[in-house]
Amino acid sequence: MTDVDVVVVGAGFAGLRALHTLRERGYAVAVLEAGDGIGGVWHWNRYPGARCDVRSHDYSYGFDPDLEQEWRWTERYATQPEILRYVDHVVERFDLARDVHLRTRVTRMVFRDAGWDVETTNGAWRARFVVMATGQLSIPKDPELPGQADYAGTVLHTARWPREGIDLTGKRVGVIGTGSSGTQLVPVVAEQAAHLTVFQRTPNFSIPATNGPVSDEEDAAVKAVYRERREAARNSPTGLSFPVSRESALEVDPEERRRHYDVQWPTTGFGFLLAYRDLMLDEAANATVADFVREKIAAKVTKPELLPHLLPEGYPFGAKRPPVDSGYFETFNRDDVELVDVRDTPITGFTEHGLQTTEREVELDVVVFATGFDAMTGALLKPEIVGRDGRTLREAWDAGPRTYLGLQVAGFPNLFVVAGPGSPSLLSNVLLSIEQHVDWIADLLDAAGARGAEVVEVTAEAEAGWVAHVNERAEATLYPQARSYYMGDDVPGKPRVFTPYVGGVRGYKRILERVVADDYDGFVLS
Ligand code: FAD
Ligand code: N01
Repeated sequence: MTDVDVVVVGAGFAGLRALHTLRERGYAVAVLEAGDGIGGVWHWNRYPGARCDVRSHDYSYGFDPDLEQEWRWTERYATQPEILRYVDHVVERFDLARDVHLRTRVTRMVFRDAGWDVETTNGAWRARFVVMATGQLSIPKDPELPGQADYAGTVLHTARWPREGIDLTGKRVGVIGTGSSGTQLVPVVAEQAAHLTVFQRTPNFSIPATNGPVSDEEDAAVKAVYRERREAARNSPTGLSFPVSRESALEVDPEERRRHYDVQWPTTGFGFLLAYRDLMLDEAANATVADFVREKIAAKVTKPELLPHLLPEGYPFGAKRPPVDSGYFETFNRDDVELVDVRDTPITGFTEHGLQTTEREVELDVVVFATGFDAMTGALLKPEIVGRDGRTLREAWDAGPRTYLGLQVAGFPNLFVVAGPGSPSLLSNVLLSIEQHVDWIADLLDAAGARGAEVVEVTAEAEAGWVAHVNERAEATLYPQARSYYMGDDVPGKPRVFTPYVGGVRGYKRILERVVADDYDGFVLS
C-alpha cells in the first residue's frame, strides 16, 4: 500500500488543479485516474464538433497570470483537441504527470484510523485525505435498447469516442439524443455522412454559439485586463464575464425588451440566460424569452412540417440546460437529414441492420448514443465509499445527495468533493468553481494542520441546514418545472431533487467566506 497525504480521484481540470495546489503547499499527492489519458471530460469526449460553451478565455485556469498570458486560444469556443492541447501544456509546465496514475479506477474506499484505505484496479493507497475530483459528467449513460448484440453496425457514445476517430463518409448514421452533445455533433456528422437520422425525445431551446477565430486584437484586449476579468467572473452569478441585467423582463416595455433580446441573442451565447434578472424566477418573464427563442428557431427551419417537433414547449427556457449550437437547426433543412420524434414513435430496439421504432425499421451503419450521463452523483456513487460506522455513501444519499456546502458529507471525514452536488457546479463556469473549491479545501487542510487536527468533518446539523437551503433556493426558481439532470431525471429511479446550488457563484463565495470568518462554522477539526 502506497502512503500519501492526499489521494485525488480523477485527472480532469479539478484533479490537476488539486494536484498542483496541494503539492505546492507541501502535501504528498497521488492522482488516481480510471482512463488511459489526462484531461477528464476533454480526454473522453472526442466526438466531432465537441467544444466548450463558455468562452475559451474564461474556460481556462486563472491561478497563474503567466500561464494565462502565454496561452493563445484560436477560437472563442475552443474545440476538444485545442482544450486537450491546453491541458497537456499545463501538465508539462507544472510537471504534473509524475503524480498521476492512469488506468487506476478507485473501486472502494474505507475510512479507518483518521484516514482512508483506497482500493483500485491497479494497487492500493493509504491517504489522510481524499479529494473526489471525479467530475459531474463522467459516467456515460446508454439508452439500454434491446437487441444491441444482434446489430451488425457500429455503436458509439459521444463520451467514449474512439481516439483514432471514425470516418463517417458515405455512412448512414443515426444519432440518439439532442442535448448539448447531440446538438454539437449533428451539424458536423451531416456534412460527412451519406444520410443522418436524428432521434429526438425532448426538443431543446438552443442558443447560437457565435463562434469565430480569436483575433490578435481580441486576445490582447482580454489579456490587458485578464486579472480584472477573472475577478469580475468570481463575483458574478455564473462565473461568466457577461454583464448581468438588474432589470425585470416585465418592467420594460415589449418593444424595448425585444430590442434587448435581439442585441443579446447573437453575442452572448450561454450568457443569454442573464438577459434579465428574473428569467429563471418568474414564469411570465420566462415566457417572453421562450417565445423569442421559439421564433428564432422557427426562422431557421425551412420545412414547416418539422416545427411542431423542433419547437420546445411545456417547460421554461433554461430549466433544462440549453445547448449552445453552431448551425444545429439549419441542419434539418438538408434533404439527407431526417428527424424521428421518439415521443410519437419510440425506438423499440436494435435490429440486425439498424433501429426499430414503433413505426418502421431505420437502416443504419452507425448508431451514436448522444444520450448523456449519470450526471452529478454518478461518479461519486459508483465506487463503494464506506464512512464512519460502516455507513456507505450510497446509503447516506439514498434519498438524494446531501452535503454541507457541497464540500463534505456528514459521517465521511477527511473526504472532499470538488464542484459536485450542493455547489454551483454545472450552473456555473465549472472551471472557475473547481478552482474556488480547490483553494478553499487547501486552506482548510492548512488550517487543520496548524491546529494539529487529524480529522476534518462536518456536523449533521450543518449538513441538514445546507440541504434545506439548497432546496429552498431551487424551489424559488423555475428549474424544477423541467425534466432535467439538474433534477435527477437523467436516470430512471434517481431521487428527484435539485442537485446543484442555484444561489450563484458570488452568493456561494460569500457564504464560504463567512464560514471561514466564523472559524469554519459547521466543520469539526479534531
Ligand atoms: P472530469 O473532467 O469529468 O474528470 C473526472 C475524471 O475522474 C475523469 O477522467 C474520470 O475518468 C475520473 N474518474 C471518475 N471516477 C473515477 C474513479 N472511480 N476512479 C478513478 N478515476 C475516476 N463546463 C463548463 O463550465 N463549460 C463548458 O464549456 C463545458 N463543456 C463541457 C463539454 C462536454 C462535452 C462535457 C461532457 C462537459 C462540459 N462541461 C463544461 C462540464 C465539465 O464537466 C467541466 O467543465 C469540467 O471539465 C469538469 O472537470 P472535472 O475535473 O471536475 O471532471
Ligand atoms: O447529455 P444530455 P449531453 N431515448 O443529458 C436523450 C455538458 N456538455 O451529453 O431530453 C431517447 O443533456 C435526452 O432526451 P431527454 C453540458 O453540461 C456541454 O448532450 O432526456 N433519447 C437528451 O436529448 C450538458 O448539459 C457541451 O428527453 C434519450 C439527450 O439524450 C451535459 O454535458 C457539449 C434517451 C441527452 O442529453 C450533458 O450533455 C456537450 C433514450 N433512452 C456536453 N436517453 C458544450 O457545448 C437520453 N436521451 C460545452
